[in-house]
Amino acid sequence: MTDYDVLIIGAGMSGLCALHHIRQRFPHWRLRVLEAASDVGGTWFWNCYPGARFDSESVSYAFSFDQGLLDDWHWKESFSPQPETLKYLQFVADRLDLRRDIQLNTRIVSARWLDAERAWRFTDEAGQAYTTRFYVSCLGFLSNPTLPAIPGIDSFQGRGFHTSRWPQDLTVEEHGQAFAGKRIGVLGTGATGIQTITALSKVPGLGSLTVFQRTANWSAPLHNKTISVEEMAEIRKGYPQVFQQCADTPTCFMHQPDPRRSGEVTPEERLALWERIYSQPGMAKWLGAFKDTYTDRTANQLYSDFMAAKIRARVHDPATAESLIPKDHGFGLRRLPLESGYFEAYNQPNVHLVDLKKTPIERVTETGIELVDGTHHELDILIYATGFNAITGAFVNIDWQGKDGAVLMANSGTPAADHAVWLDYRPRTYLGITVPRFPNMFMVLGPHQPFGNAPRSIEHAVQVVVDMLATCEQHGYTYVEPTEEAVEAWTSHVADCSEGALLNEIDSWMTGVNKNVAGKTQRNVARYAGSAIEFRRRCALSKDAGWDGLVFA
Ligand code: NA7
Repeated sequence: MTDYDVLIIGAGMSGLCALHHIRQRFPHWRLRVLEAASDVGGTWFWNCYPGARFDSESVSYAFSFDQGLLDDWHWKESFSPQPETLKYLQFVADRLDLRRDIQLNTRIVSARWLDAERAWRFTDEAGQAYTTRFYVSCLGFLSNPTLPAIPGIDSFQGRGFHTSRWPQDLTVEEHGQAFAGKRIGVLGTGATGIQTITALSKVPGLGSLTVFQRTANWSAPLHNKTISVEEMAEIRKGYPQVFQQCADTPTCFMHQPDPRRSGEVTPEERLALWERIYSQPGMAKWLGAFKDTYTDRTANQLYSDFMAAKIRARVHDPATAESLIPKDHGFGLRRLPLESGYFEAYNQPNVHLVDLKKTPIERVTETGIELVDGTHHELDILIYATGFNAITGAFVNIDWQGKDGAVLMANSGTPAADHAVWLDYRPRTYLGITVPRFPNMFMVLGPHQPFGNAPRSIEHAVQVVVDMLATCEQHGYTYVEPTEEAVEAWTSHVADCSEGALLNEIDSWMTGVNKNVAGKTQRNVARYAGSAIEFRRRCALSKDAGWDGLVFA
């Protein structure tokens, strides 16, 4: 007899949602969520760096399945900042009485499939074992932070840390004085770096802020605003429409592409649309552009030129502006970070940009960063906004062993390579939910799923998992695994979905590249780049066909 019927790892949005729905559907099952952190929240627990907030409209980020949650939560800003989002998830956990099945401060280090028992055994870092019939992975897809592979990184004697491990004694709100007169360096200009840099630039009394930029990133205004109690009451009435709107878009955001092609309209009409979406809140300027913007090189170039002009108009120093304009990828071909004064930060005399494309880093020293030309930047605090070992990378800190000695991941040329299901971080799944040779395991926001507006994708994936579990329950099955043919077909379908999109020609976490991680230097297809609508349709077809890609026993 196992300890649990279902074990979930991770108490972020996915884990909370999975726990609630599995509990609702199988009230007598024994459930447990194991979470490494000291509280629920996942991404919103860990990423407490200054300026952290999501770029989805807050209302579109809410869980849709419980009217009480919708009625009683007040989003204070149209794009909620991290402290509020964390409070929201704590509110969800309390309101749905989830905490009684959640065990915090528990970091899992190994997972073994026990074929004779048809069960999984997980072991935490303290050596405690947990057995379960079914396992639901809610590890997140941006949860494993990576530090830059730069010589000397351990020698820095000031305070150095990754943005997703921000020290409690350095919060800007409570400890702003800790930054007074300090020389701060930020490495990385992805969504996280852009938010952090903007927030730090506004800290009163800051000594200096030096940004070490390897790849310039496109970014455009968020247009955030506060939401009063009265406004929230009005907004609440529109929740059903918001969720419907999200269900109708390819990425589950509230924005549809303009149905016209860029070349079909006059230059004046083009400009009119671009100006309009530039001034709209949120992802409108990314997702509301002409429909060929991310598939047609000329269309993408035109829009990039428009965005470059915006940056030039906002940054006073022309040389700095040129460094901030990406030259190696077009607008929107990486996940677009949204900003609230990022470019203006560089107009401050105490904010400096170091263009690492022109002068790379030689090493980190005890007191700062040395560039290849011998320039040394003295720093008191060094912040690594260097991203994550994304998607498949979330799985690497657990030693997985599936059926017949299968390991989940290994790099080519290593002893485990012959046994790896995901060789060189290339996932193979069925519906992004199940993995061959890893029976009774289900993933929420795992590889080969659409990410987009995360809560919308989470709710759907959880529903699929619950439906698969229900099939097991109904027929008394104790074993479920995808067939090799179904995995092959799904994996090649996911690859086909990526064809034709310019985004897939660019290195980023979305295309599986992280140069700080061995084995992640080549692009691969790790996420479902087709539309969420198509993803849901295919899941529904499989369900209607009695889960024809799965073997039950
Ligand atoms: P990202 O988007 O992966 O950005 C990481 C940044 O760190 C990016 O600018 C990198 O430059 C830079 N980086 C990484 N390693 C180095 C080294 N060794 N030297 C210099 N610069 C480096 O991570 P984020 O946390 O910003 O965002 C992740 C997602 O979270 C985001 O897309 C949202 O969906 C939320 P590079 O571009 O590789 O040259």
